[in-house]
Amino acid sequence: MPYTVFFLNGPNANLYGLDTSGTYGTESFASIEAGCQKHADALGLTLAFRQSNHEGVLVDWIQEARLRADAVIINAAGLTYSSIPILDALLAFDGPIIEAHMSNIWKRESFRHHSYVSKAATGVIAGLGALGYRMALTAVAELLEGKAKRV
Ligand code: DHK
Repeated sequence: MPYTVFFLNGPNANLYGLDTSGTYGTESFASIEAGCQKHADALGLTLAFRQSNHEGVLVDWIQEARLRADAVIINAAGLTYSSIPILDALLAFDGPIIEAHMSNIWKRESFRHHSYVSKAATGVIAGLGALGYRMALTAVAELLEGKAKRV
């Protein structure tokens, strides 16, 4: 039976490739999703790739993951640094959780240096853009197969 992975994206992720700052590269969110879907297919993972600008919707999806998903990959975007509800929902999830960020949050403003999501995450990938998203899928595939141990 293939493993199911929820890949949840937070506020403004839908604007990747469209904002002029260049922080998140030039690839569109739809193209990033397509690359993740292709990689998930190659790994034999069933992928649910979702995006919302709303905290409560993300909490609902994490709660849904408790029933339907084997692993969660999450880029909570700006909610990373403020959302205790998202942290609490993640703490109730039993399985690998990868926190992913397109940008290297440690090179950026200090308000991006404290992540609530990290308190629940198995591992964190940041600064590698869409490559990091595909790496997160590889990580959960290996964690679910027991090839890599959680530390
Ligand atoms: C995305 C955002 O939207 C920001 O609010 C975060 C994260 C960083 C990213 O790098 O993917 O600070």
